[in-house]
Amino acid sequence: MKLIMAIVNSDDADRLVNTLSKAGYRATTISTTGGFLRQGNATIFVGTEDEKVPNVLQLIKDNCHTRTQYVNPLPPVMEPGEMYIPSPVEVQVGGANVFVLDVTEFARF
Ligand code: 2BA
Ligand code: 2BA
Repeated sequence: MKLIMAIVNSDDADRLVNTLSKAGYRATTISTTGGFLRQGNATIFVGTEDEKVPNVLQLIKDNCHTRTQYVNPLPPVMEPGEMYIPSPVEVQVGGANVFVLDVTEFARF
């Protein structure tokens, strides 16, 4: 068994979970925050059999889209009289960052 942990854009999370559920997969969503942009994203956990992992990955791929975002870098240390004009930096976020972990045991009581 594997645990698939997918960090996705919050706007894609609902559609992905609905698709997974319709396809018979069980999933759990938690609200998370990216360490770099400090913006909300969603982390979806799917526990499933090894042979179903490629199908889950395909569903994630089909439902999550890459987005371009702009961030302002931290201003440099300034000398008196100097002026800093921020120039935003482009970053490509997602579609999905996925980790597949081995599960040693699954129990449901
Ligand atoms: P954030 O940490 O908010 O990162 C958003 C985007 O900013 C990243 O997109 C990447 O393009 C850029 N970025 C992040 N850290 C950077 C850094 N140290 N230097 C330069 N650029 C950086 P993605 O790579 O698609 O990641 C989207 C979100 O997925 C991340 O949000 C984070 O929450 C999660 N993530 C990605 N890789 C991860 C990893 N190895 N471990 C844990 N979480 C990860
Ligand atoms: P349980 O199977 O006891 O699951 C309770 C909660 O545990 C689930 O909430 C989900 O958040 C998490 N969970 C369970 N198995 C998981 C797995 N393999 N991977 C990740 N998270 C898992 P809900 O999704 O709201 O489901 C509530 C109940 O509805 C479930 O109880 C199950 O009886 C049923 N269910 C959920 N998904 C189903 C599906 N695709 N088909 C049929 N029944 C489903």
